[in-house]
Amino acid sequence: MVSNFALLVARVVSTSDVPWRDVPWRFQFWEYELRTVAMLVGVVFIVAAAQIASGRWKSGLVLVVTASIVMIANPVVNRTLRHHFVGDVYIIEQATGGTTVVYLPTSEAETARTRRDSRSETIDSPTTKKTRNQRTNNLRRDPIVTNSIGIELVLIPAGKFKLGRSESLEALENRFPIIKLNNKSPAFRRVIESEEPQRLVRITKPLYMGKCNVTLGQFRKFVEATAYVTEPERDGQGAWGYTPDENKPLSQRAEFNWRHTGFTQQADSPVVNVTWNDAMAFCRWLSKVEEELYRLPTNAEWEYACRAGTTTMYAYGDRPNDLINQENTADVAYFEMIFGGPLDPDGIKRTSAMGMMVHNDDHYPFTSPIGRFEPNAFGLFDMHGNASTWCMDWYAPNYYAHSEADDPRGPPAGATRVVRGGHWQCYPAFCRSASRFAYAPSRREPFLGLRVVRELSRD
Ligand SMILES: [Ca+2]
Repeated sequence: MVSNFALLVARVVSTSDVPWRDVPWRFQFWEYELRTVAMLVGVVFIVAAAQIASGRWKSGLVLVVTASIVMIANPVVNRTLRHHFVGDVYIIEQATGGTTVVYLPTSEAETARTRRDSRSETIDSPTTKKTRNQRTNNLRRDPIVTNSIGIELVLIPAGKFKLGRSESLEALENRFPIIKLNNKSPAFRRVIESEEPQRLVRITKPLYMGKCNVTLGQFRKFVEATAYVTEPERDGQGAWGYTPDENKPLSQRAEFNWRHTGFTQQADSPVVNVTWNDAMAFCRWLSKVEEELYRLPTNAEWEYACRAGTTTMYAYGDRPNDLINQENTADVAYFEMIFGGPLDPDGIKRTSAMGMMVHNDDHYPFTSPIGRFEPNAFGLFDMHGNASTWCMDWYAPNYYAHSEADDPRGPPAGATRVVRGGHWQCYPAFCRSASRFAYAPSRREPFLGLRVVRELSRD
C-alpha cells in the first residue's frame, strides 16, 4: 500500500514531455483516471485526518479504510508510471514491474502518427509540400548502418512470405530420423508441430536487423555502462560451460555466465548465457543510448529475414550438408569435442544420416566470431548457426493456425518465449528456416544470445 501511495503522489506531481494530443486515447484515459483517483483519495485522507483530530475516531477510520481500499483496488494505479516516445513509437514503462517495457501495438502507433500527419498536412501549402518532400527523402534509408556501439544493422524491406514449414511432418521424419526419435516426447512433438500450418504473412514495414548477433564486446559495453548483473549471475544458478574434466562435456555451474563459458569467447563472439530478461534489458539500454527503438525480432520477422525470399529448407537450399560452408553448426569438430577424440568415418556417416551433424569439419566446436561464414540474400550472417536469438513473442504451439496476417506478434500471453536460429550445437534437422523453439524467459544456454531489430524512425 505504501508503494501504491508513492505511485499516486508521483503520478499527481509528474509531468510529461509528450504532447497530450499525440497520446492514444486509452492511455489518456488511464492517466486522467489515475490522477482523479489520486486526488480524491488524497482529499479523503485529509478529511479523515481532520475527523480523527476532532475526536471523531470512528468516522475517521472508516474514511481511511475506504480510501485505502480504493487505492489498492484501483486497477489503473499499478498500470503506468512513465510514458514517452522513442523515435515515433510510444512506450509505457510499467511501474510495479520496474523492468517491463510495453511497446504500443503498431496499429495504435500508426493511428497516433496519422493524426499528427493529418493535422500538419491538411492544407497543401508550399511549406507542407516541402515538409513532405523532406520526409520522402528521409525514407531513402541506408542499406547498412552502424550504431554507436558498433552493431551493424541491415535494412530489411517490407514484404510477404510463407511463415512455417512446407514439408509434411512425415517427410521431415523420413529425411531426419532424429526427429522421429525425438517426437516420442510429447513436448518436443508439440514444438515441431508448431511450425505448421504454413501461412501467408506480411511484414508491412521495413526494419533494420542486426547483421549478426550481439557480440560479447557489445554486451560488455552495456554491463560497464549500467553495472547490470545478468540473471544467471544474480540468481546463483549460473549458466552453462565446457567441463572436459567431468563425465559430460557441458555442465551448468554457478561460475559460468556470459563472461565465462569454459571455452574461448572473443570480443567479437556472439554473447551467450543471457536470458530473455537480460536481452530485453540490453534492448532498453540501447534504445536510450541511441534514441531509437531497439527490440528483439518477432518470430515472423526473424523467419522472413532468414528466408530472404527463399522457400527452401535452409536459406541456402535443401541439402543439410551444404551448411558446412554456410554456418557454424554441429559438425565433426563439435562431435570430436563431445566425444573427446577423433570420430571414425562410419560414425560420421551414421550421425549425419540421422540429421545430427554435417559430415565435415567447420573448425569451430563452439561459437565462432560473428560473420565468419556466408551471408544470406538480405546480407544477414549466422542465421542458421553460431548462436540462436531470443524473440519478442510468447510461444503457443497452435499459434500459426490463427495468427494475424500482418506483422504477427505472437499470442498475448504465455509461459515460454520463442527462440529462433541454429547454433554451434544445433543438429541440421533443427537449423531449418522454419525451426522454432520455446524456452522459459529465465533459461540460459551456451548457444543462446540475441540479435536486435531497430525500428525505423521518421527522420
Ligand atoms: Ca561447428
